[in-house]
Amino acid sequence: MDEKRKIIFSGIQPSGDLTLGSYMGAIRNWVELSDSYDCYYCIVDMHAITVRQDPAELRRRALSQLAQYIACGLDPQKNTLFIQSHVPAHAQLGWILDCYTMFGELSRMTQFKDKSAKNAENINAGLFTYPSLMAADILLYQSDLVPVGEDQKQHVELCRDIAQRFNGIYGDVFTLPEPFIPKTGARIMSLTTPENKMSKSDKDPGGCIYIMQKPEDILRSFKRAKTDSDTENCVRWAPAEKPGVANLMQIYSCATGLTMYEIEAEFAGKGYGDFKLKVGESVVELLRPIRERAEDLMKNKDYLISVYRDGAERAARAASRTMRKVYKKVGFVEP
Ligand code: AQP
Repeated sequence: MDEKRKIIFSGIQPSGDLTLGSYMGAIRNWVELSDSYDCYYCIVDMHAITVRQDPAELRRRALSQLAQYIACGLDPQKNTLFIQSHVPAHAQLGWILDCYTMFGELSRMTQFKDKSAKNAENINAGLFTYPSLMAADILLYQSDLVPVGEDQKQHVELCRDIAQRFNGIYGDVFTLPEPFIPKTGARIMSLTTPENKMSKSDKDPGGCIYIMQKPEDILRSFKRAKTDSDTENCVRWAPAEKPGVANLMQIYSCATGLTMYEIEAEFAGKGYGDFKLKVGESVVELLRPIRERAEDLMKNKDYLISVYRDGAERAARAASRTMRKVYKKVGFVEP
């Protein structure tokens, strides 16, 4: 008998243009997993409005993000690709789970602390309850696995705690998900401030590489990437001592498949100029076909609309099975 395929959910906020970090930490792994799992990959626009967005830009980025998902290799036939705000069950379950999430738990989330420091003028309730909406995203589809970068691990752990609490009261309603973190690329750092994560909404454009960026701009950013003052034997794997170099080595390893040892050997006796140029070129070649395909897809809006409508329909069907159970368990009258 055929065993039921395990389920994956993951999403990215259209809070900025997708970066090399989004690709190496998330999308690249989604593509690998899509052969063996039943995958739901979402554009989480409801999460994005926890920080103030320009409406026209948000709309543009959501559509462009869908084109980039497909261009990165996510086949819309094999995967359910959709936009979060098109499936109202996310908001419905999000509210219900708010009532099963503790104030103290949310207060401990490092992303909340980081983002409220960055957006001191707009520390809204949505920013605070972000993890219970994310728990709803995951639990709606009875997901087994959530591929995320390291920074999101704490949220997936909280999601498990919420699910366990709910199941403890009502019986087995939700599957307990596991975070799935890639071995390389789990945390790509800013090129200018390597102690910070490369983030879509970073105000310093030189620190980020974007999937849709032109080759000459990518090369320029790598040329200016922060390293250190070592002159001899400078390309070596020492993350604590040489964070900028370690980040570039990570990126090069992800782009070429080489190990750190092989990278050290390749650049033995060479300076940072050669190294940064080679890393930049490897990224240009990695991203070139993706950018070209995404540019083509963006010319065909009707196709993109058909993909997200079909995705939303499939997602809503799966979500409604979970919602029926949840309504019954918490005591809502059947609609
Ligand atoms: N620099 C990164 N390295 C590795 N993985 C990363 N991810 C994001 N940046 C890196 C992973 O991509 C997924 C989507 O993240 P998200 O958009 O939902 O939220 P985020 O982690 O807050 O991403 P950003 O780019 O930092 O967005 P903003 O600037 O809006 O806060 C997640 O799996 C994340 O781990």
